[in-house]
Amino acid sequence: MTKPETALVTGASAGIGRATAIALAERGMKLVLVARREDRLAALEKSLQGKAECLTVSVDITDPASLEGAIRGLPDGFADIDVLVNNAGLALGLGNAQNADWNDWSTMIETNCSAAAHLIQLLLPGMVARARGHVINVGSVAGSYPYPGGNIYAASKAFIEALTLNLKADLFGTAVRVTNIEPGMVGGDSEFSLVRNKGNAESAAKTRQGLATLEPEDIADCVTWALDRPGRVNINRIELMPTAQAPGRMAYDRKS
Ligand code: 8X3
Repeated sequence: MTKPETALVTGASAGIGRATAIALAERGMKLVLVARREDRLAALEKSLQGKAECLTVSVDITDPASLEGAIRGLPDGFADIDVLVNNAGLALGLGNAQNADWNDWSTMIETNCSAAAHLIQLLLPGMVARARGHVINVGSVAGSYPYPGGNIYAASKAFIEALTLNLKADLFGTAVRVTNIEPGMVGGDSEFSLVRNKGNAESAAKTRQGLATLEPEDIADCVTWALDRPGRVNINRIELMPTAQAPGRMAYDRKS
């Protein structure tokens, strides 16, 4: 599949999702824009008028019945999804596992793992039947490099990486491609740091202070690059981080 037609992007209202939607619109694709915040989706749809046919779907993807209803209810012209960009995800908190809040952990598991897997389960059969499709998951460098406070967030991204590579194995013999994009710290209009810091704008700003982070558009570039490879090429994983970021050193708790 070299020229897919219809893409569904989750978490489309801001950051990586929004930048990806804009990049795909510029590429002439039809878009199903999924997020919870209806007003943000409407604003994005308006900004894409004349560039792309859009359908906005405001749904809580962590509610399995609502998600299934939304996907099964997609109207003609938008129902056959060629490209799934599984972008919606979040980190909550930066504390150690021994101090974690279960609600934070379960929200991350439901959003980053369950909802992403559910979307794949709902959309993959159609892609295989039509012999065209590309699942693009948004993972994280956190899925490969542990760091203090990463705990469930990092594990959820390791799940996404493992899921992507296992899909690759299952999709052998079909035309459907699958890619995991694994960014490091992203700035721009990404709300990642604000959400991770539980809405504390000061802490969120400190996390990024003085850092030339990745921009959401850098990840959107990876999405379009993976899509634009010839059909014979499957990009399994793309890992990228700011030049100003690196994985941590080993820690040693010396007692003497
Ligand atoms: C988040 C990447 O490096 O900010 O997905 O933890 S990092």
